[in-house]
Amino acid sequence: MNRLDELKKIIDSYNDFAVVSHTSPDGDSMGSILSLYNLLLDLNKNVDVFVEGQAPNKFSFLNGFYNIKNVNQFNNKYECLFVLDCGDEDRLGDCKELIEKADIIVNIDHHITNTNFGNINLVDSKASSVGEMLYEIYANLDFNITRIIAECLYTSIVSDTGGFKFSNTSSKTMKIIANLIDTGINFTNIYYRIIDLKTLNGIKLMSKVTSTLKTYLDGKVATIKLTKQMLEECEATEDEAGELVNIARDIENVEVGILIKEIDLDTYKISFRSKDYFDVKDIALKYGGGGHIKAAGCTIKNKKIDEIESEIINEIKKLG
Ligand SMILES: [Mn+2]
Repeated sequence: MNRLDELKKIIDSYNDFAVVSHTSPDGDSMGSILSLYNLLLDLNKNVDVFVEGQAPNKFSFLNGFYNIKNVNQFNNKYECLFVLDCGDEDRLGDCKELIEKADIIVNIDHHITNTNFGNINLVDSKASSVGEMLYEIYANLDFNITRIIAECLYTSIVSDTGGFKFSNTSSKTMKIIANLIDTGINFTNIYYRIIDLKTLNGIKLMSKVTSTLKTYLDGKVATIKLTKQMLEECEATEDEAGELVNIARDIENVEVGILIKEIDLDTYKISFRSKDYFDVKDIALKYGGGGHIKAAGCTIKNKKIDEIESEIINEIKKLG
């Protein structure tokens, strides 16, 4: 029996399900767990959906959001636990306890590092998102993808593809999106909520961070800074301001954008982004960090923020 048939058998024969994703859930997590929650309800199953801590309010428009349960609401036993968009058990945080409570674990994920911790593992590192994988699973198993379920899956895919602009977006992704749109979802509204909408405090934070902008090396390198004091003054989380480092990178003629973020006293996390040719991984590696050619990061301790900035600029100069 292939894994899809096994999955079909589990869904047909079992009645009590739990669905969960990683801590600090993102749009793919939220869309995935709520799509499956709604699907299992449509199939007249008992299903509990869990998020550790507070589910992000940004996703409150999704059906089922207000039925999400917390870690103190576990049943003693579930026949089947679905773990979605989660590379390993530890990323479940306090929801890890659910693993012990379930007879069967189904692990559906697209992280290349997935540890295959389930009894059934559907892992596809080429999929843009778990939402994309779930669409194919539902379609293959002939489940009815209602408008409500389509809203959840669209949210997943838009989130993990950065609004269809990351390189994980494939023609298959877009064919799935076309099918989701055909269910009658208000896709412009969802896209706007996920990609463009910001909180007032997020915009205030963005404004403070932008005001620290400096350029170096004939405008090829731009730095911005985020301090703990800015976060406190704006009462905002970093997420609320969007991908801050992109503010520096996206300036015309800038090749390397850098965000220097205060983590603790004399401890800073540095994010590097390059546009076309500069390998930022090299500089991150110099400081014990890592990453990719166009996106990398590291942590620097026991130095002042200005010292770090001039040191990094010098390193970039050396690397050419
Ligand atoms: Mn994901």
